[in-house]
Amino acid sequence: MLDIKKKINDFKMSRRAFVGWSTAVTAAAAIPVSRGLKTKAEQNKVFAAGETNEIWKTAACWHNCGGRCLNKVLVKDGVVVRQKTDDTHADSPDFPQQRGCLRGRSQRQQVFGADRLKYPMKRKNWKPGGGKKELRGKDQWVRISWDEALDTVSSEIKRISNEYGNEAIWATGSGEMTKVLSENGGCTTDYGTTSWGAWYWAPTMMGVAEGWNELGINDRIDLRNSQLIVLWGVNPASSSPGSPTYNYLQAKKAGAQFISIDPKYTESAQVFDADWVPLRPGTDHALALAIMYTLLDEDDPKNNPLIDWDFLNKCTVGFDKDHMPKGADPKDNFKDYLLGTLDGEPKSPEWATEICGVAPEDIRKLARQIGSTERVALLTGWGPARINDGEGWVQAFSTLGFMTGHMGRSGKMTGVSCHRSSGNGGPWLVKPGSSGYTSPENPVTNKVNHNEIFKAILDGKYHQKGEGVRKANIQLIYHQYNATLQTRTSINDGIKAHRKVEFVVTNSYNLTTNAKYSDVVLPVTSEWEREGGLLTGNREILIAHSNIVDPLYEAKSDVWIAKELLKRLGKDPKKLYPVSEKQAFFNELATSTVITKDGKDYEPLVEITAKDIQDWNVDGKPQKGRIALQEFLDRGIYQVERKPGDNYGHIAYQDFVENPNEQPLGTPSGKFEIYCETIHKESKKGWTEISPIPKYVPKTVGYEDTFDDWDKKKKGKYPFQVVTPHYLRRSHTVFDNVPWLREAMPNPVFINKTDAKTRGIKTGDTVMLYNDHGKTLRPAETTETLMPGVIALPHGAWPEINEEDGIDRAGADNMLTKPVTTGLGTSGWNTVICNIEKYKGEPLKEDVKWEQRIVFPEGEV
Ligand SMILES: Nc1nc2c(c(=O)[nH]1)N[C@H]1C(S)=C(S)[C@@H](COP(=O)(O)OP(=O)(O)OC[C@H]3O[C@@H](n4cnc5c(=O)[nH]c(N)nc54)[C@H](O)[C@@H]3O)O[C@H]1N2
Ligand SMILES: Nc1nc2c(c(=O)[nH]1)N[C@H]1C(S)=C(S)[C@@H](COP(=O)(O)OP(=O)(O)OC[C@H]3O[C@@H](n4cnc5c(=O)[nH]c(N)nc54)[C@H](O)[C@@H]3O)O[C@H]1N2
Ligand code: SF4
Ligand SMILES: [Mo]
Repeated sequence: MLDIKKKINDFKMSRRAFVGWSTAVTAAAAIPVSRGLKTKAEQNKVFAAGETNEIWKTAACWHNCGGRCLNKVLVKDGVVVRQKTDDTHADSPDFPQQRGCLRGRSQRQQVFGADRLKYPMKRKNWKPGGGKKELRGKDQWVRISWDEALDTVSSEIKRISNEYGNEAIWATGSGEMTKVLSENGGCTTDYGTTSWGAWYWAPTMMGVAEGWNELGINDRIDLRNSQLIVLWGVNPASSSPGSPTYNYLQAKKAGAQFISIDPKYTESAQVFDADWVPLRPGTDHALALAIMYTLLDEDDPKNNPLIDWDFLNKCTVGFDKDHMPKGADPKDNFKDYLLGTLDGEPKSPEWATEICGVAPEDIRKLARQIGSTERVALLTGWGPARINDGEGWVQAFSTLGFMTGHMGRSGKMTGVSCHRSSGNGGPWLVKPGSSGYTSPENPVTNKVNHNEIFKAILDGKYHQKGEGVRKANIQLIYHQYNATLQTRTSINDGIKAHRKVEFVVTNSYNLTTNAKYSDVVLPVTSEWEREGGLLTGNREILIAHSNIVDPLYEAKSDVWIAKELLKRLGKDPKKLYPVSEKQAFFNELATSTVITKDGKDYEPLVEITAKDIQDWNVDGKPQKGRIALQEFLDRGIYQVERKPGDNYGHIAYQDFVENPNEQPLGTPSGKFEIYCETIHKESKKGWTEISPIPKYVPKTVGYEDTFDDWDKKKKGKYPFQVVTPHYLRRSHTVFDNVPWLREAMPNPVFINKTDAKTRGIKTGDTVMLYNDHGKTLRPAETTETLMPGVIALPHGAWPEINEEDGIDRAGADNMLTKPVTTGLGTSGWNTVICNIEKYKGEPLKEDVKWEQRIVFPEGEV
C-alpha cells in the first residue's frame, strides 16, 4: 500500500510551487465564453495599456464570516491574476465602500488551493455495513467515478433506511442533502443556538428581539447620537469585518465615549480607545446585577436620577411587587431579589466582585456612567451568551436596558450588535429574491441538540426537546454545508461516533475534518465555479456575484449532486428543482426588491428587458427596476445610499415605547417581562430550570468550577477558564488551510503574563491545554491584555490529532468542550475549563510550515 503519510510528509509546498500549480489549474480550466453571463460581463472589460484579455468580475465571498464585502477578481486568459475590493464609488461615512478583509482578499488561494478535492473518492477498506470502521480518518483513499460514488451513496441511503428506518440517517446542518433525504422519507436533523448562545429563544419570550433580528438596535446613523457606547463582549474590528468598525468610528468622531467589558482587551477597544473593564467569562450576569443594585442604591430622582422609572412603570412588568404580571407571586419580584430581601444576599458590588473579578468601585463607576448619561448604546455580542445557563444573562442585560430606559429613542438602544449587522439595526433596505426551488417537509421528527449529537450516536438515546428521552440508532451521517465534526461539542466523541456508524459521506471542496473521517467524499464546486448568485450583508447592500471559472477538476455543485441522488432514489428531481441553476439565479434577481424612496414599501430592484431574457435564455417577463440587470452584475453590488435624516433610519422598539398600551408586545402582558413566566415554563420542557427573573446561578463548567471547594479557597485540577473568540485568520474553519493567512496570523493560545510566569511559560513555548475531554497544543502568547485566570483559544482550527497520544496539534477548540446541555438547549462554547502546562514533547512548527491536507489516492500521483 502506498504510504500516504510519508507521501504527504515528503511533499513540501513552497510559495513558488503553489503559484505555479494554481496558475496551471486555472489555465486548464479556462473560461468558456458560451454562457450568457460571461459573454455579457466581457462587454464591460477594462483594458490596461497593451492588454486586451483582462476582465474584472465580481467574485463571491460567501462565508459565515461576520461581514459581507465586494470582492472582484481580474481574470486574464482564464486565470485569476489579481483581486481587488469595492471601488464602485468614493468612500464616505454616509455611503461607505464595502471593503474586504484579509480573508476575502486571499480567496483565490482557497479556490485554487492545491488541497482542493479533485474527484470522488472512497475509503479503501470501506464495505457496505462499514468495513474496518476504525480506519476512518487514516485509511487510504481510492479514486472512483461519479457514477460509482452516487450509486454507493444512494444504495447506502436505501439499505440503511430499509434496515433501521429513516431516523437512522442524520443529515448534519442544513442544505440540499436535507432536502433530498426529506423527499426520501426523512432524516434525523440537529439544531441548537450555535451562534446566538442564549440570544435565541429566551429574548422573544420576554419581549425583546431575538439575537439575529436586526430590529433590536437602532441604525448606524443614529448610533452617532449616542454619547456612551458600551461594547459588552462586542469586537467588531475582529468579528464584524467590513464597514462596521468604520461606522462606530463615526460615532466616536461625533463625540461618543466607549467602554469595553470583555475578558480580553480587544482590537475594537484599541481602535475606539475604550475604557476596558476585564471580567471573568460567564460572569457578566453577576456584574449586571451589581450595576442594577448600585442604580437602585444611588438613584435620587431629583438630584441624581439614574433609573428611568417612567420606562419601568409603563413598559415593563416584574420589577417590583406592585408591577407583577397576573398570576405571579409578588414576593418573586426582581427588586427584592436585587436587594436580597428574601435570600439575605444583596447583589451588591461587593457580592459581584467575588464572581466577576471587577472591583466594587469600578462597578459603581459603570453604574453611574450608564445611569447618568442621557443617550447610551448598551450593545452586546453573542460571545458572552455562548455559555451554559446563559438565559439569565440575557434577562439581566435586557433588564439593565429597561431600568435605565436606554431604548426606543434616538441615541438610546439596548440589544445585540453582532456579525454583519454590528452597530447597524433596522429592516432590510434591499432584499434578495427567491430561486423557485422548494423545500419539502421532513417527515422524521427526531431533532438532536448540538451538544448531544455525538453522544446520541454513542449512547443510543438523546433528549427530544419538549418530550423527553428518545432512542437513537444513527447509522448514516451525511455532511453537507458545515464543519460539524469540528464545530460541535467534543471532537473526541465526534470521532468515536464517526467510527461507530455504518456509513459517512461528505460533500466538500477540501479534505475538511468531516471529509477526512468519511467513507465517501464528493468534491463540490466553490461559488466561483457556479452560475452566480446573490449575497446579503448589512441592511444596505445586496451583492450579485458571477461565475468566475468552470468547475475545477471533477467538482459538481450540491444541487447537481442532489438531483443525481434523487434520480437514483426513484424521485423526480423536477419536484424540488423545477428550474435550472441559471434560471434559479435569474429568478432571484428578478424578484429582488428595494425600499421605496419614502421608506414605506418595496419595489423591484432589477430592471429586465426582453433582450436580457433572450440573452440569458431563460423564462421571464421584462420589468422596471432601480438598476439595469447588466449594470447590477457588472458593479456586483447595489447599495442604498444613506444620509442623516433620510427615510431609512431605525429606532428599535420606538412604537412600543411611545405607545406601550396601543402597540403592545407579543408577550402575555404586552410589555417587556422582567418577570417572565414563559421562560420558566419553557425551561421545564428543556434541560435545566430557569428562574422567571434573572437570578444568578453558577454556570455549568464556569468560574466556580475552577475551584475544588464551594467557598473558593482552593483551585481545582482545571483552574483556567477558556474562551474561544472568533479569529481573523478564518471564518470558523473556512480559510484555515490558506497558506497566506497562516503566514499572516500564527494562531497562538493567549495567556495572561502572570499566569504564564507561575507556570514557567514564555511566549513561543509549546503548551498543552487539557481537561477530561481532550488535549490540544499551541504556541503560547503571553499578554497583559487578558484577564488573569482566562485562556483565549481562537475558534475554528482544523484538528490534527496524533493517533498514538490522542493529542491535537492544531489548537482545535472543541477538543476541550463538554457535551452538556442546559436551560432551553443553549450552546455553551465559552464555558470551558482546563489546565495548561509547558509541553514536554517536540515543539510545534509554525502552522504555515505544516503539510497541507492534499490527498493522493491510491494509484494516482
Ligand atoms: N468551541 C467553539 N465552537 C463553536 C464556536 C465557538 O465560538 N467556539 N462558534 C460556533 C458558531 S458561532 C458557528 S456559526 C459554528 C460554525 O460551524 P460550521 O457552520 O460547521 O462552520 P464552518 O467552518 O462555517 O463550516 C462551513 C463548511 O461548509 C463548507 N462549504 C462552504 N461552501 C459550501 C458549499 O457550497 N457546499 C458544501 N457542501 N460545503 C460548503 C466549508 O468548506 C466548511 O467546511 O461553529 C460553532 N462552534
Ligand atoms: N474573524 C471572524 N469573524 C467572525 C467569525 C469568524 O469565524 N471569524 N464568525 C462569525 C460568526 S458565525 C459569529 S456567530 C460571530 C460571533 O461574534 P461574537 O460572538 O461577537 O464573536 P467572538 O469573537 O466570539 O466574541 C466577541 C467578544 O466576546 C468576548 N467574550 C467571550 N466570552 C465572554 C464573556 O463571557 N463575557 C464577555 N463580556 N465577553 C466575552 C470575546 O473575548 C470577544 O472579544 O462572529 C462572526 N465573525
Ligand atoms: S469580511 Fe467576509 S465577505 Fe468580507 S472579505 Fe472578509 S471573508 Fe469576505
Ligand atoms: Mo456563528
